[in-house]
Amino acid sequence: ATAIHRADYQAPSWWIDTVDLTFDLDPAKTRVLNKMRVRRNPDVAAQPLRLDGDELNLARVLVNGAGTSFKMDGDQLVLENLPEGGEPVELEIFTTCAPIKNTKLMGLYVSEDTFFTQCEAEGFRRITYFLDRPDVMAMYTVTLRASKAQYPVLLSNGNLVESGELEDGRHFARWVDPHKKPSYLFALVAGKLVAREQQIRSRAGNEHLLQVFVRPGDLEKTEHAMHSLMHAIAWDEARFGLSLDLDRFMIVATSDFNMGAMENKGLNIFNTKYVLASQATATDVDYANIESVVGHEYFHNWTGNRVTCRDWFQLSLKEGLTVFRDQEFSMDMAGTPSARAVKRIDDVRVLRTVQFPEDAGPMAHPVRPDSYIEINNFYTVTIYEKGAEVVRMQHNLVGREGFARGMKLYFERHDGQAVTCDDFSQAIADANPGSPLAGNLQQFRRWYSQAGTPHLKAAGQYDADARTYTLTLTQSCAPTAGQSEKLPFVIPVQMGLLTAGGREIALQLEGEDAGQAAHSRMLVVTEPEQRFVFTNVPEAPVPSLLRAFSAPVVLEHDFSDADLLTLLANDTDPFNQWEASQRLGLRIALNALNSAAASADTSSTEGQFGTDLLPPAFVQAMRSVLGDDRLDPAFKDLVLTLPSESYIAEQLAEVDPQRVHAVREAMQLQLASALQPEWEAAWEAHRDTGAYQPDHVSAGRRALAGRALSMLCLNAARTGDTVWPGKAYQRCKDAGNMTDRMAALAALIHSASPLAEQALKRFHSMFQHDALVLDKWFALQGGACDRGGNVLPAVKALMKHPDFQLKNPNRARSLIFSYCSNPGAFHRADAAGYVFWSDRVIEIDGFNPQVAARLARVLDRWKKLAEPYRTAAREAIARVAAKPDLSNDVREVVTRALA
Ligand code: DPP
Ligand code: ZN
Repeated sequence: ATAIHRADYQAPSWWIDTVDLTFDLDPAKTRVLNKMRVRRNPDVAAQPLRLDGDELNLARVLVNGAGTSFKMDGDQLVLENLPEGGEPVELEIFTTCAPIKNTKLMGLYVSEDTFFTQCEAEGFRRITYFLDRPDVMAMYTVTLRASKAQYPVLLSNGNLVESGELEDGRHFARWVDPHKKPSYLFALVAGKLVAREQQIRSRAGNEHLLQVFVRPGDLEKTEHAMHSLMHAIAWDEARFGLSLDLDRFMIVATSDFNMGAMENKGLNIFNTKYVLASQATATDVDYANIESVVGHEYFHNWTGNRVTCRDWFQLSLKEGLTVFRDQEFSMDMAGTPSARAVKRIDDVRVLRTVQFPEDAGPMAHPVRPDSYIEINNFYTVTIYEKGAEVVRMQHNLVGREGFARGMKLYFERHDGQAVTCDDFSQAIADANPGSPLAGNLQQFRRWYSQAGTPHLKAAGQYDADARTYTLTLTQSCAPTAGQSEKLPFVIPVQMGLLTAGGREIALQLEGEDAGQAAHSRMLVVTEPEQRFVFTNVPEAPVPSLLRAFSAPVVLEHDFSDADLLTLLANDTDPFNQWEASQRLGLRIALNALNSAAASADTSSTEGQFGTDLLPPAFVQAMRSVLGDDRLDPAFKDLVLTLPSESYIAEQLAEVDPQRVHAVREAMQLQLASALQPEWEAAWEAHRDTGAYQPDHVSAGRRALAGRALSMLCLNAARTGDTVWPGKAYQRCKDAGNMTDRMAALAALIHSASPLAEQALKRFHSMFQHDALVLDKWFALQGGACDRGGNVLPAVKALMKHPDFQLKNPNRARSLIFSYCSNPGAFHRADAAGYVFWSDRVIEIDGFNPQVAARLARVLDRWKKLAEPYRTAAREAIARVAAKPDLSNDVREVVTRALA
């Protein structure tokens, strides 16, 4: 396999104007007749037509109705003797494929007797020969033919124009998509499905039919998805003036899907996980995810479909922007400032615990990569989440109104086109002349071209006589593969200053009028080092920097504990209040890990860190937060969540995962015991949230109640108390919703309660017919807290459970990925976790490379591991790499890991 480079981009030498596809659907042998009208691109030197294909059986090729010579070059079908001149050419290509054998779930496949497609990024070539690249946009007509009894519902993109009976119990449906589109947005579905339907009228006064298709029996679980879709449609009209451009918009759910969902034009295909919800089977997090994924795919209709990517290096053009849009949608739906902050904190947690490590590891790549071997490996947190942060910075630099203007210009310029990340930032800047984005556009674009997470060092100096405060901000970015030197970024730093007592100070930069002084403002850092001098500062201030996480950087500042306690208690920016709690927690963990005393005992990690890691001031601060009635429960829950093991690990030069696990567990246990009365009070105050509603406020109450119960069970395990585990067990039995039930079950498992086993059994028998709940059941066990190495044998036993299916991606992820991302259980001194990992990567790669490559990334950070983990991890990766017939997907990941 060879790398593909962005710099090699060339416009296609042929265009495809129209595609007329006829499918005779049969699981073992589906026939595909593809009639295309193609023409030479007059702007490019004449070249043969090279059509992409993959695992197709070619039966016939006709050119303008007559047979023709052709040759195969690898997987490509090459037509060298097409007529010269500008006239369109009619091509007819007849192929067959075997959907039932398609275990990769790319192209046309069968799931539970239903046909589905997944074409992004390069699945369409597994359906027919085509110019399978996003800058070739065509008009599609699709005719589906199949047995009426087995496949009563036949769907494709656009509008249904004709349907009827055929001979032998077969029927047909013909769909026409009125919009031209790239092949990756093609979709078809055929099977026994039922739909929830909703007629809506847009702001513009147009009628639309919305449909959510699921298997019979799942219909009552589609209400939330439908409501989310209606909200998303209304939101995009209100916030960006973008309306639905089709008479009909369909969502179809499947339980076999490699990713979360797919934005095919007018026919979104979703993983059931992001469609189906009932209070009995879905948690509050599931409800929130459904809202955001339904929103995300819907928003792609404009950001992705109407304006698409020129090539796959531009993937973040649509993904970063659409994640930004779905984040804003969820925030607007959540409502209150505190609810918005909670969403922001959740998003930043993902960025810091998953994307920052990616940016520092072997798969580090810019938001707009320069090369790849397998594009499927680049559907990453960098493209998505960091890409969204890069859009958010542009939003911050031009303001909310300015950003809306920029979006408008982007669509005016590029509707119907396949464009680049540069085109996007150009439109935002051009709509906002005079903004710091427009003034620094070339430099800003380094966010797209340079990989790695910048560090921003802040140093403050107060001059009491002059009443000035000088803030010096210094930026740097570590080298990443292929990029040894980094040039300075444009970093928007939203900030404020507080007095030691927590009051806000008016912000007046040297040379400014006192009259304009605000309490929060944005500094724009463009230089390697930049100084900002604030005047009329009454006392040595505590800086609140990077409010709302205004840029995706690591902020370094030597805050004192007192500073952090001030920020936690008083900052008007809830993000930085939370951030202060995390810095305090992180500092405690790192001090313990770095202290020589703790490293003396390497034989056992249990109890290694004692029971007094948390200083009284920290415990007191947590007590105040937990007891503060003015605070939103969801926010309290986040403050009371200690930094994750992977986040702690990222701060260390060398990681002993068992010690990181032990220190966090010790901190957790102390928080449980020291705040026992407060946890009891929190439980009592929030355990009953009344009739189930998945709204932000009641979800926050449930989250806090669940955490309280977990802490109470943890402490009970220490004291030998049986009351709290008993209550948790009762809750597992009686809970009125899945959030409460899961939280109680997790509390028993995490505290290693003797009641856990019985509770798991009960849970299984209650939900054995619900695949998504069984996924949770497996995930809880794969993610269980390790006690003496017991999790791995349990996982191996679960792989033999009759409900376990490795070929179903959701199920594989639920058990195997949960285990491999459970640091305390996975990183074993005997290397058995890594051996298990390599076996599974190889096994899954045999049928689904995309899923295998995801699993392969679990050991990305192996070079940071301490011995004996490091050597064992390298051996495990080398073992995978030694396999001769690996997919390109896994090969690329392990090769980069070992480089
Ligand atoms: N389905 C994926 C997403 O929506 C890829 N487009 O992000
Ligand atoms: Zn997307």
